[in-house]
Amino acid sequence: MLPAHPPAADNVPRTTGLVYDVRMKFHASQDPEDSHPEDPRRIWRIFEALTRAGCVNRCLRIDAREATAEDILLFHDRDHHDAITNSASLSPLQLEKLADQYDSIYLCPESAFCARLSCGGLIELCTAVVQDRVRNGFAVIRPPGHHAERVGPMGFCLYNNVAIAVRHAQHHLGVGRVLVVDWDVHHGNGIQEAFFESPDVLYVSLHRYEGGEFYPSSPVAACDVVGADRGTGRTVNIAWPCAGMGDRDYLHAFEAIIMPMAREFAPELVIVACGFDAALGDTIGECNVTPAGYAHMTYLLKSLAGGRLVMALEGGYSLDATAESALACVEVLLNTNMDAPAPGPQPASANGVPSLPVLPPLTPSLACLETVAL
Ligand code: 6DK
Ligand code: ZN
Repeated sequence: MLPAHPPAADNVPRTTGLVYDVRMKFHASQDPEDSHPEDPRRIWRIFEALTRAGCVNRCLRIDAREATAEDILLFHDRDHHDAITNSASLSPLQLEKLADQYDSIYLCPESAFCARLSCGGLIELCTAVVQDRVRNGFAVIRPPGHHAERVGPMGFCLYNNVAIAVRHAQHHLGVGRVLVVDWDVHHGNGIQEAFFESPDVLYVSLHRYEGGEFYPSSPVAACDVVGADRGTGRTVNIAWPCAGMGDRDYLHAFEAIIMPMAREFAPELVIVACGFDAALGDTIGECNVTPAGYAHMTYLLKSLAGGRLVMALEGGYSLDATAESALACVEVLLNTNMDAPAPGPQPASANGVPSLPVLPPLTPSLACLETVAL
């Protein structure tokens, strides 16, 4: 168990940790006809924005390492691990055939290496935060992870970076309760699967659901799915009924649902599955969250777990919006933007759906979330 408020080591600058390894760009779609939205430039553009704003110099760089088989087997089964590992030596045609066995996956010879770096980079950042070498941190990693299931890759995700990092923190670093907030616009079915029966992981996802029509188009993303056995009540699906949600909707969910539950849960570590595809301008997510909205959510989460907050990139397909949103989050992590303003006026919600009504201040009944959102 970690102390709630660790004493700051005298001679160690407890700054923000940053994971970025340019080699993660080698995972790339081989289809010359079609540009894929999970584009290698995503991480480069984030790093460029952080550099220009002077953030990289103020962060402590944490080196990514390749996750080991032991790390990956903390969540995935052996067949999944081996299939990705062995993909490195396949021909282009064999790679295409393998990728086609899965839902929304592309593979190239370097994909397995990049997936190991992505996962190992997040493990290293979590370790640095838990060991108080840095106060908090941001992992600019790809491929993303939150859809990857125990038995196979899915939805642009090869290994489930966040699920593996949580297990690593609990099994090897003495961490007890972990809060995972997944604000990628898609439901993180893989993270939910990993901790569905775990009392020590509170998984909260905000995502477009639309009666199960929006990707990953599964009923497990519904708001009445709440975990099982000893994990009952530790899965919270804030399932939006339509596109067009913006800062007011997200911040209302934070104030009314997520922060009260999180305070009750008292996590020792907070990890954000940090997709920026709900950002204004993202044509896959079709929502309206602004950089100020992301900054504000980051600011709220910093108040938990003695500030031990780790953010792990997931999706986000507008190169501009993703870079600006990530920068806004890192500025809050670095404390430069402590006065993150309450988001101002924003475009009206789509489809004529009014913004959320005020909820009572106590933890609401989970089964009524979609009713509330409507
Ligand atoms: N495919 C993610 O953002 C991944 O959650 C989302 C995966 C969506 C798959 C379905 C889909 C397209 C769309 C446009 C062009 C090609 C393929 F895991 C994350 F990366 F975080 O929309
Ligand atoms: Zn997504």
